[in-house]
Amino acid sequence: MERTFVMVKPDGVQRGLVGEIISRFEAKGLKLAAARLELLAEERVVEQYREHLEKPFFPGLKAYIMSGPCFLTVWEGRDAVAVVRRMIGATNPAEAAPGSIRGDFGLDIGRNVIHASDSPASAAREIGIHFGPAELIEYSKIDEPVLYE
Ligand code: D4T
Repeated sequence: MERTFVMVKPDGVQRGLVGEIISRFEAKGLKLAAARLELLAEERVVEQYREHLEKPFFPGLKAYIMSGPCFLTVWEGRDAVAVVRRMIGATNPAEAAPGSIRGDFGLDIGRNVIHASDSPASAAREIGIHFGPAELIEYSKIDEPVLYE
């Protein structure tokens, strides 16, 4: 089983999309391991997006992520990282496939609703930025025996 970090960005929270997004991951069969609504401090945003620090869009990205609360989650399941990346769709919502979260709910690359880790290594790093070990809940779900072969 794999874990991935998923964050509904401030536009997604303000537009009331948290429930819809959570529902999609639940319906897929993924297991929620951690969740928190939070106004992110600057250091955490910089750490989250450190690969983009020198990019021209970084100041706008940082201001947007800090403009309101984000909904931070960790999801668990088989191939969870790749499965969730496919479910969120391409970075630019204008080009993201219909049926994906960005494809269904966004129009602008600077307001793309949601973030999800792009590799298992990124997932481990990002989960570590935002959650302590005690916040990651290990439990069995009643549907597990019928969800996997
Ligand atoms: P995140 O990290 O938010 O899940 O997005 P992606 O993994 O799909 O895409 P990314 O790392 O390339 O971009 C991070 C973040 O920056 C915003 N962005 C990106 C932007 O505002 N303008 C741009 O030109 C790019 C490339 C959107 C996502």
